[in-house]
Amino acid sequence: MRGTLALLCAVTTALVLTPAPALAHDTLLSSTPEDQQALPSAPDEVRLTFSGPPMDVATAVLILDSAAEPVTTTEPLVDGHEVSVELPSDLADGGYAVRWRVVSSDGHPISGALTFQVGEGGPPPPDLEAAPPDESDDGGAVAGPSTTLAPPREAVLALVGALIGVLLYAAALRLRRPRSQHTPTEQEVR
Ligand SMILES: [Cu+2]
Repeated sequence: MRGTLALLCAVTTALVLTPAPALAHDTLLSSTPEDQQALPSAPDEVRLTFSGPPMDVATAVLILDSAAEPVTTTEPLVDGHEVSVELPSDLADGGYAVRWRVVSSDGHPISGALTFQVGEGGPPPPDLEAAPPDESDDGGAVAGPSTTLAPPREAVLALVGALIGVLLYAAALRLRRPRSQHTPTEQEVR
């Protein structure tokens, strides 16, 4: 019994602690405007299409003008595989950057950025390498999954795994303790 419980404990802990790399993040399939697209006039919205439906949690789509100042938009709308924000109607000619961050359908945060140009002869998009001031907690979310965004799921799973391991170990100890403690007592009585 004790061996079985110890084995179960070890297997459970190993299973829970092992990351699951087989689950792939969602990826950005396309966007409107497309990355580096030059538009004759300002678009009404920015729309991002992902390979899976992002979770409607902590979704952020930040539009920056050529001076890297945020443009006022609507709150990001998550609809199936798409995330969109509406842009103001008086968007000036010039370059813009789109910085996005969504929680992938597998629970991992993913982020990226793209640029587009409105009109001709306007200022270029902001430098994407320069970290925007209001995303300092994002550690440079230029493209792809950010390594600074530690997947919280793994941390929670590791904690749960450790807890299950401790509980199973305690259960195993409790199961064998009465026998081993009673035996010497009975021998002492005799
Ligand atoms: Cu993932």
